[in-house]
Amino acid sequence: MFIDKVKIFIKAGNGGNGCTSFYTEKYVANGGPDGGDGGKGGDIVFCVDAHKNSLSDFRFSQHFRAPDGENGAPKYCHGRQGEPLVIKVPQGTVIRDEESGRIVADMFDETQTVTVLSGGMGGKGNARFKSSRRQAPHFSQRGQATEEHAVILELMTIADVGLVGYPNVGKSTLLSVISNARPKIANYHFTTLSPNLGVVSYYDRSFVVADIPGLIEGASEGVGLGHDFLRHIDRTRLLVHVIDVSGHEGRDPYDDYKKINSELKSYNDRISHLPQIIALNKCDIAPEENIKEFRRRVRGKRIVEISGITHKGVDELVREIAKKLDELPPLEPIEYEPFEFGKADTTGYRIDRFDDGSFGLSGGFIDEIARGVVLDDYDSFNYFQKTLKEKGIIKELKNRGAKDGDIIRILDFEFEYVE
Ligand SMILES: Nc1nc2c(ncn2[C@@H]2O[C@H](COP(=O)(O)OP(=O)(O)OP(=O)(O)O)[C@@H](O)[C@H]2O)c(=O)[nH]1
Ligand SMILES: [Mg+2]
Repeated sequence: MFIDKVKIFIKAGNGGNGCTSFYTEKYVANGGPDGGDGGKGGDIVFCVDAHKNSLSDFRFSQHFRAPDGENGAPKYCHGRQGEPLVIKVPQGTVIRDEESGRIVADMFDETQTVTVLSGGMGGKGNARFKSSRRQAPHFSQRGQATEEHAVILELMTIADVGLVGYPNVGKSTLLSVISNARPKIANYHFTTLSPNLGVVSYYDRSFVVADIPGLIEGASEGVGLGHDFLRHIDRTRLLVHVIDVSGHEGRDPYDDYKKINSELKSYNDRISHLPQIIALNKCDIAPEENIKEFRRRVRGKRIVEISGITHKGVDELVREIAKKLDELPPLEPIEYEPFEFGKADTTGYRIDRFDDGSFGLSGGFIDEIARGVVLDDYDSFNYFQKTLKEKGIIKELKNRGAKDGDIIRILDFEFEYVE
């Protein structure tokens, strides 16, 4: 089963906790604090795997959690870092944040590697909180906890040329003749059910051609296989519009041409404005009159007469494609302003006044320092208050009318304000 769009859940590892411990040895009284730091949590990293061409691997595994950092230990032992969790995706995968819909990364290059989520920072051990005035800190910092995020992976194949046309007009046959690809070919509609890619060599260079399932009138409303596969030619630079000029299925070739173009138009502007080369296929069985008639009605366009069976005109078509590609700008990744996940705010804070006259402190800065301290430990609490003072929060509380004895609430803890 071909899958080109999936939702997965990713979570970087939590930071390990810092350790509170004191050096102990026989005959040594009051050894100093020696609690080590917690290790950083593992990152979530995406990388391109050139051997993959669909997102089918994600059908049964949708949850990806990088390992947590290990906790710190006595004797200044720092916790081990969590290993990064590497998620392999096919080239051309676009990663979006589900919540905002914004693009996190376009895995465009063959060797691209992107860290999408960073592991939580490890907490500091109590050894780090020792100072001339605080010889025996009885507290250490907890590791930073990370959040899970939902991301949408969408494969947008990277190819120079897209083959478009009605079902059964010979798109896959053409791909098999000009490239190394060996797609399924058969005399019925919708033989091709997922995109085929082929590399075409032309003298000293090569280009990639994508063959997608056939389009029919109403594809934009979901008829046939609908528009689902057009995303795989969304990035191409050039389209080859394959038309069965023999008319042996009873349709008018010119009608086909118009209808497909109008479907492309209703998909998106970029595709409908891509340069097109028209390949009039099945010339081996086409009445001369059909070809003349088509040429008469479609003037001023690049038209090549070919046959996927006898190979007539195929070399000329490849030459035309190569020539046109030379004139066109190279393939580029999607233009986007990269979205970065919760660069956790660690500096902001906010003060609220409650009905009962108490004050509430909240925000990233408060979370960050509260993470470090056991608020009901005296020593630790002093450290906390000192930090509030340094940041100017105590002064701000005073400006807001806090008086001695007022209650200040932080998370699930409260204390009295003292000037
Ligand atoms: N006579 C003749 N038959 C052709 C030519 N090209 C393809 N065919 C036949 O047309 C049928 C359809 O060919 P495919 O290449 O599978 O067509 P397609 O456009 O990929 O079809 P879908 O994948 O169903 O959209 C097959 O039976 C081919 O052998 C040609 O130039 N001349
Ligand atoms: Mg096909």
